[in-house]
Amino acid sequence: MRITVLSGGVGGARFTRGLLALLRDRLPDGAGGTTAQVTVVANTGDDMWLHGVRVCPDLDTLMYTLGGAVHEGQGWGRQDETSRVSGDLAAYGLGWEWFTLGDLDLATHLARTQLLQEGLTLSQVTARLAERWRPGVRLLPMSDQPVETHVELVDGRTVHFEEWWVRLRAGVPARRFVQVGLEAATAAPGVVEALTEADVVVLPPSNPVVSIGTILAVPGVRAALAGTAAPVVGVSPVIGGAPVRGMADACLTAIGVETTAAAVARHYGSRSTGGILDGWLVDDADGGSVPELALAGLAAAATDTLMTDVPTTARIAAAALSLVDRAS
Ligand code: FO1
Repeated sequence: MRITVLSGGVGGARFTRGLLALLRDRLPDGAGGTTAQVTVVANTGDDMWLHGVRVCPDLDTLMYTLGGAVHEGQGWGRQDETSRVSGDLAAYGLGWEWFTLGDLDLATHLARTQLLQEGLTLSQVTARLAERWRPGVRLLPMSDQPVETHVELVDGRTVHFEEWWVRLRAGVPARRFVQVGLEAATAAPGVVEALTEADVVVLPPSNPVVSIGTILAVPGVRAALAGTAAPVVGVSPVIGGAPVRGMADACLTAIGVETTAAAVARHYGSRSTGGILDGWLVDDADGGSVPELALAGLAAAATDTLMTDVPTTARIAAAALSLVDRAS
């Protein structure tokens, strides 16, 4: 059973953790794991150079969450983290004082930077770092070429996504998002095959604009999704007209999409009308949208989609997969 997940950071990582729990239960390998093969294609649009090291927020959030080392309350960064180095760097007035690189997290960035400088690709570096954390999935960056999401603000400024997200808290409206480097980027090795050869493709409740949207913008990805024999099922990141966490509403507004579960599904589009979705799981709060989603050609259902803990998330993953009759 081959499952491919397109993921951003916190929401996608938490969903994938629940999906793996479900698969270990449904398709056990007899040694506590699963016979299912899960590939996660991660957004790298949030990546940046900071203090001379390469920071990959979504790859690291996935690696730490699935490797059991994530700071659970934050959803990103390491458990038992300290920020002595970051604090001392601030004393030099360097870097982004509003963006804390933890001391343990810095080891990841130093390791990644060293391996990149030794000539490894981002995919090879990611596989090498994952040998330590054993995430239980094949973790692929969407591209080995750098792609950075920059945000054009309504006041004329253009800032890196992380500055808009963390320093401005998306408080200044975005006019549009620009993926710098996208035209020179290609899908990382294995990404297209992971989509065309999957038994099912899942879009977790990640940010549909700057996380999943960025992955879809990588040349070759959308075509692979449109052409795959695998059903594509998504979980709405919006519950009752508001994003579950983060500020996906600010992103959706910027691209003229209403912040509702149905609007996000329409934004992705059903495959029967040239889009990428076959199924869409919404929260009970948005159960009223199920009929219109069905009319739009989607297998749709409503359930409690709040990922409060791993067993709950496993149940949500089961509900999503059952929409397209997989692993059910
Ligand atoms: N998010 C914050 O709100 N504040 C931070 O200081 C911060 C630091 C940080 C460092 C490394 C890293 O991998 C992620 C970090 N994040 C921080 C989270 C990050 O903004 C988000 O995880 C993603 O970019 C959004 O998916």
